[in-house]
Amino acid sequence: ASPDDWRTRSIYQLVTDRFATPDGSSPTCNTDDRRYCGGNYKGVINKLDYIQSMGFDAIWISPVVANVEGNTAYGEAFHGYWTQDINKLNDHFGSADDLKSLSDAVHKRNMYLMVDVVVNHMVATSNPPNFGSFEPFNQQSDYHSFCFIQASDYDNNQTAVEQCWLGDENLPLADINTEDPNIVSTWNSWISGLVKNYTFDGVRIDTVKHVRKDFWPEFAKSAGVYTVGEVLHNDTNYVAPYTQSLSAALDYPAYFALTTGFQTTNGNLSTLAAVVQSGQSVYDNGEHYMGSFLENHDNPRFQSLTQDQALVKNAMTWPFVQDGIPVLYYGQEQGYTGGNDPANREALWLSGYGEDKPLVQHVKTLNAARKAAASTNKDFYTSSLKFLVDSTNNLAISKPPMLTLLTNEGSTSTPQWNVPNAGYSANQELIDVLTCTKVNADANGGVSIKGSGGNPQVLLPTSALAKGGSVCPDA
Ligand code: ABC
Ligand code: CA
Repeated sequence: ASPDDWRTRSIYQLVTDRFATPDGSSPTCNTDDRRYCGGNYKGVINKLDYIQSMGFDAIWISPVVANVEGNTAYGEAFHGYWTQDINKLNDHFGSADDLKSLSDAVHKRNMYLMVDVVVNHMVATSNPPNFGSFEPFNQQSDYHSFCFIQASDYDNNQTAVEQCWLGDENLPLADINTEDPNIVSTWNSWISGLVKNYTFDGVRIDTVKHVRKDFWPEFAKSAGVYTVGEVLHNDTNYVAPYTQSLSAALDYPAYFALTTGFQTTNGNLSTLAAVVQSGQSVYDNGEHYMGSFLENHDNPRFQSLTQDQALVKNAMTWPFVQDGIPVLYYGQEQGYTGGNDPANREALWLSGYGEDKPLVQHVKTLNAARKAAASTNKDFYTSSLKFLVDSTNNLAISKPPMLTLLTNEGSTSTPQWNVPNAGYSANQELIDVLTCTKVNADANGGVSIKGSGGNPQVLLPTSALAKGGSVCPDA
């Protein structure tokens, strides 16, 4: 599937080992143990209803290749990022046939499947590594000479970021020599084969900033589908060049501003607006292919930073009302609260997959609202949002026909948004899809709204909603 195909999608990111067991059992899974807990592809197949009924139409799974076996200084490779053999699958997650069955099952539902891949490194359990244990890069010369990336390198030594090693003495990540033409061609044919073999629709690429930029265009072309890169950095100008080499990047700059903007009532939302506007001007193809997220497997969950449910709802709303592709990290909808890795990788079965939870409903409504907006404006996905209000505590985000009102004033507040030129017609009837409350635009098409409980509002014209549809069916 192409970037244009993906632009209309909504992605559910899951950790394959932690999402669902094949028989529906609920084994204990202590995140501190960093062990495999028993989730796999069959488990995902059995729980596709759960994902799809929230309105997601794409799934991002963990890396699929064979990883180091057994215990290491940081536990087992249940997350899938510790490659040993790129030509074998990680059989903890199932067989090749199981993975193909997952791909088939996803496609039968008109959903997309995204695979996660690592080309920057292999994992070593000693330093120097036992290079012979890697496949196919089994010579020392297949790797950059040893040095660890230092914290200070990140801001002023891009060569070290690309050619020194991630990890530490306990578990070095041997840095592959991605300058070597043989290695480059091995990677290009590998990704092409992997995507074809399992009919993946998209690829999430790990550690993108740790490989020279001009490695990526050929790799992306060989993949032949949408590619979204992990460039872990808070600066849009640093991330921007990678949006030329790949289809897009995960929107880390907005992530940082989003998190700090909403994690307390002292956050500053105009910083988020500024970062987003900067992205609109510097990202290639605009910002419409970026992956927008509030949580992922590398960062503390939002509810480990605040438990104010109004702040949580506001922050969770953002990825669904902005220009890029929403990505929701599994468990967020169940209100999970895990902190730093490994605590943020809780087993989802421990939640019981309850669909009556408030945040499950919230996500469902947001996915449906996005679809409803697109069904009445064919340019919805390609239009660029505008901030009509952008202050420390309030945002009004216009992406016609949707107007989203966010606040970080918290659950005890009564927020107020004054949006004189919201772009609606005179007195047009609108509805906040989060509460199904109606309100009329004023004579100039503006809105002036007093909220409650610090909650966000997502306004659409009532006429955009299908009668009996999934959003406010009685409207
Ligand atoms: C393991 C343990 C951890 C332990 C760690 C030392 O070792 O689990 O508890 O703390 C995989 C596993 C991890 C595992 C690692 C290392 O391997 O999932 O559990 O950690 O063995 C990707 C993946 C990630 C994966 C890998 C490795 C890479 O998403 O899941 O981890 O395949 C860097 C990389 C980034 C990588 C991330 C984990 O590390 O760039 O690709 N993620 C700064 C640097 C970033 C750096 C980040 C974290 O610190 O600039 O490059 O990310 O170390 C902003 C700045 C940023 C700054 C942040 C913190 O602040 O703009 O630059 O990031 O304001
Ligand atoms: Ca590298």
